[in-house]
Amino acid sequence: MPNQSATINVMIQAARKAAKSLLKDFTEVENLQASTKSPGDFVSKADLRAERIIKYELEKARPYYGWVGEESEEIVGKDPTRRWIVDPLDGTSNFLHGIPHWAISIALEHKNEITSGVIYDPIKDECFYAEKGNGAWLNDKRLRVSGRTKMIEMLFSTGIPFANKPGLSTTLTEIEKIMPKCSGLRRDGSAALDLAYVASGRFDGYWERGLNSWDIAAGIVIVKESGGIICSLEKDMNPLLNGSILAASDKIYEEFSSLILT
Ligand code: 2AM
Ligand code: CA
Repeated sequence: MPNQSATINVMIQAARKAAKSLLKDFTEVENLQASTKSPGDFVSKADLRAERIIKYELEKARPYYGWVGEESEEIVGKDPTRRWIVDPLDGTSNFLHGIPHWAISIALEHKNEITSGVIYDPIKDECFYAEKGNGAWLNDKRLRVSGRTKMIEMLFSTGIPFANKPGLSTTLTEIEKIMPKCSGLRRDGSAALDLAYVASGRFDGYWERGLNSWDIAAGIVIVKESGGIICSLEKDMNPLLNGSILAASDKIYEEFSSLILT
């Protein structure tokens, strides 16, 4: 069992409490699938409810920390060096369509570096978490990135810009470069889980652009603590600031990033 800090326990408990609320709402959404009524508004409310729960739990335990979240205004804490970066529901489109692949993502940033991260997938009861210097874990199992060494045996993941978001043709060109060299590509709709899956060796690499800090903050520390490598798709940039990210196992980082980044 991992020797985890009080802070990571607070984060995991907050995620588990929000998960109960989201699971209840997800059952409702599944029931709405066959109806002609759009579940969109309902899902926005589910999202807000989950964020309120997480915020309450984190503020109760650490009242001086700041806050950045998908659903509310940024708060600068009395301790300006620490802030939570939270996505209460990552994979909203999956949730909305009744697809059981979404997660809660909670990260703690200290002095501009992510020091702890939790990604919880309530449907599969998989809790991925890491603290800087303390390894990464899936429930009580230590995580390592994939040990595969041949690209032709590897599975990759990406996000394809939708609904007129910029970068579609670039992504399609990148897919054309990757596909002939690997054993498959997935587009699963949750950036947080994509990163968690790189950390756990399910995916060998992942890339996506147009993301927000809360989609990737927790995943960044989880991948790094699993022995993986992270960079931005733009040279020398911080993925948290420009929202474009590449994550890979240490075995394929060079080959994969040289295909994608050129
Ligand atoms: P979300 O489910 O919290 O919206 C899928 O490609 C990833 O992109 C998900 O992590 C998703 O997060 C994120 N995403 C979806 N719509 C987005 C948008 N309009 N802008 C930025 N990120 C988005
Ligand atoms: Ca998100």
